[in-house]
Amino acid sequence: MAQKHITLSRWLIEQERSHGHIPASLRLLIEQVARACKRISRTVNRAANSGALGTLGSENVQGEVQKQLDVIANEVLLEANEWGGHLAAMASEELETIHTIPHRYPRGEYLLMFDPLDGSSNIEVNITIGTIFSVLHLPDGVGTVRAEHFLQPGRQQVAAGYCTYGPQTTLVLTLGHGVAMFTLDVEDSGFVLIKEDVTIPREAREFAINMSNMRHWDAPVRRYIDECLAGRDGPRGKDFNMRWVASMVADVHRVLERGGVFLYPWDRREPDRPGKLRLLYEANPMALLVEQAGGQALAGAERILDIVPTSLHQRAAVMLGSSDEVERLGRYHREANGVE
Ligand code: AHM
Ligand code: MG
Repeated sequence: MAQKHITLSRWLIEQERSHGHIPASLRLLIEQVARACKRISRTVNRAANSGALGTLGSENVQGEVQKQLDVIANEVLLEANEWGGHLAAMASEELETIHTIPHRYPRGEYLLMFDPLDGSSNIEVNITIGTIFSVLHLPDGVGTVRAEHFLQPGRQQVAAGYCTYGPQTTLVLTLGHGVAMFTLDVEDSGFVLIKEDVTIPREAREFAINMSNMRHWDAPVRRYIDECLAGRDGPRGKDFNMRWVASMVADVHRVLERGGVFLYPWDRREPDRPGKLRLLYEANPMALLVEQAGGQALAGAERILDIVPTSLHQRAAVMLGSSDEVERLGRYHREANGVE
């Protein structure tokens, strides 16, 4: 637990100056993302009063109905991050193609990806939603930035995080050296460190999955959940609790705070799709955070961070959280594949 009042800016400067964890350009980029999150937080907070709730009648590239706040959050992130000189391009859940930095601004060495407002189905019902982001290096020697330059495995992320807009606005961040949490102090409108070296307990007795899809699941997921549901009398010998917020940011935040597993697996509804969640700006940043907090993140038998992406908006199966539980899920998948 943090003892002193340490702002995000001060913490980032210490990461740069004393620990050598990041260059100044990455620090400034993260500050810019945080500033955008602050603006989104205010907009979300005022949405019922300002008439910003509801849909727009448009669809994004994934064929999902866009909410007004999805579009506003996307614009805030684009606008806040294009002039700083730290980025070469951005990619978003709400944009079909990449957004390159306009020529009037200097071009930087990083690529930023985001889901501007995760958990859109919860916007109107006043339940926690959030922004998820991921930062990659632009590969050396690139002239014109193209979508293919974003197609790097998640283990190459140089920073990742999310910001929840819920009872508190909390920014959770990794620069590849552990996970830190900052909560927005609305009195002085700055992010303040609340926790460093976040650690997910190895063992857990809480799972998060949309149970209404149970009939569509594959055998290993069914086996795992059946065993949890059997409780104390079943093979696990203990009772499990269940939670499902339907905002990945909120469900993953709970996992980081007190352990457990979060699953959005492949299922038979759309067999050609690896899962529902997007690899580059949902699964990868969350997987890096979870691994940095001592947990694990798999897409079936495979580590999420090792997946080599083939397209900007590709999907992935997601199983992440407490190490012992995710390990077990991985084993069930390998056994079903005849590997063990
Ligand atoms: P979104 O990015 O369009 O909001 O969709 C992603 C969300 C996740 O936050 C959440 O875990 C999942 O979709 C919930 O899906 P479902 O409604 O199928 O349970
Ligand atoms: Mg999302």
